[in-house]
Amino acid sequence: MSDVLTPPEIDRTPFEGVVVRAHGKWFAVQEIGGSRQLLASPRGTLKRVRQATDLVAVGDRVIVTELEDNEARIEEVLPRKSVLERPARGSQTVQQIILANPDQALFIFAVHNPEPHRRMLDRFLVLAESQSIPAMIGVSKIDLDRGGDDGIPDSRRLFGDYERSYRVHYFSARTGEGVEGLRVAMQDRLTVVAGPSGVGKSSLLNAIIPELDQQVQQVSSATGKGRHTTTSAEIFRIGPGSLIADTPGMRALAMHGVPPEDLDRHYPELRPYLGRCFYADCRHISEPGCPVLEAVAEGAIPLERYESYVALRTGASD
Ligand SMILES: Nc1nc2c(ncn2[C@@H]2O[C@H](COP(=O)(O)OP(=O)(O)OP(=O)(O)O)[C@@H](O)[C@H]2O)c(=O)[nH]1
Ligand SMILES: [Mg+2]
Ligand SMILES: [Zn+2]
Repeated sequence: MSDVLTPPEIDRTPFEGVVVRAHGKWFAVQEIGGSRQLLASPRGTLKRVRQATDLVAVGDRVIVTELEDNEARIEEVLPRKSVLERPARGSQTVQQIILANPDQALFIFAVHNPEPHRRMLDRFLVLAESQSIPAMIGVSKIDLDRGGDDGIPDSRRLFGDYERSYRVHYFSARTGEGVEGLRVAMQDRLTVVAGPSGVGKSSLLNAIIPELDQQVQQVSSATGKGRHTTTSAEIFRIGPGSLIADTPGMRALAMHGVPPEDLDRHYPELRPYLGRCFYADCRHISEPGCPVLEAVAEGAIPLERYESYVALRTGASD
């Protein structure tokens, strides 16, 4: 007889989920292979164990137990296989995790408005390479590309060099051109979308997930701001097993932990020439008997990319 008063039975079997959003000390956890999305907080002992690093980050795989009222407890954070991080505000040493466990990264720069900063892209790529996160490049706002007098589109002039080593997707969230190709490239993976502010990362997500458009609109009218600017990483589902993480616009990713002598390996264009230099510790800057320098002279390595390597290697990067 008490049926009416008894809440539906909660399945208290711990299950695996992915942290899709952070709200202060609370984390939205999406069930893997299921439909539950619960607000979870870490159990007390977990807090003590992991004090040294970010306790829980968006993208973390976690084991949770469901409690009352759509809440849950995070029992365990599974080991991170990769992280994308940046220096925390006002600190050179403390890193802030942007996203845990990305399967791949999509670095977006606009062809115009804002004008692209290729050295920044190069730093993003080095970071992804150093963490073995496969990287793709998205060139956005190609509807603004009027091309030069020579008829070559600005997007190709600016980013053509990267096509040798990376998948470069040229697209416009406004016209929809190139968006389908990106959607396909993001299937069955967790893709972290990163890049400077205003390049159209959220607009791309809206173009891929039309239902999202409304969500973003609601957020922006609720805060009274004209434009929604992303303030923390958030994961969206674009299909079974296909997840995209939108991230706030950023100027820098953490370059700590990338020793200068490893930089050459993180430029795919240089890799075929490594290991055959006259000096074992060759920096490929002015040393004799250096196949990298020969390749640069022959035009086999794009000059811009080589100069970017030298700037990072010598600490002269802006
Ligand atoms: N012309 C043109 N404008 C675009 C396109 N995509 C986005 N925009 C505009 O660019 C501005 C920034 O877009 P957002 O999607 O908010 O950029 P974001 O990269 O998410 O910016 P943050 O959240 O601040 O990092 C908005 O005014 C968009 O309308 C595009 O394909 N073409
Ligand atoms: Mg955004
Ligand atoms: Zn060399």
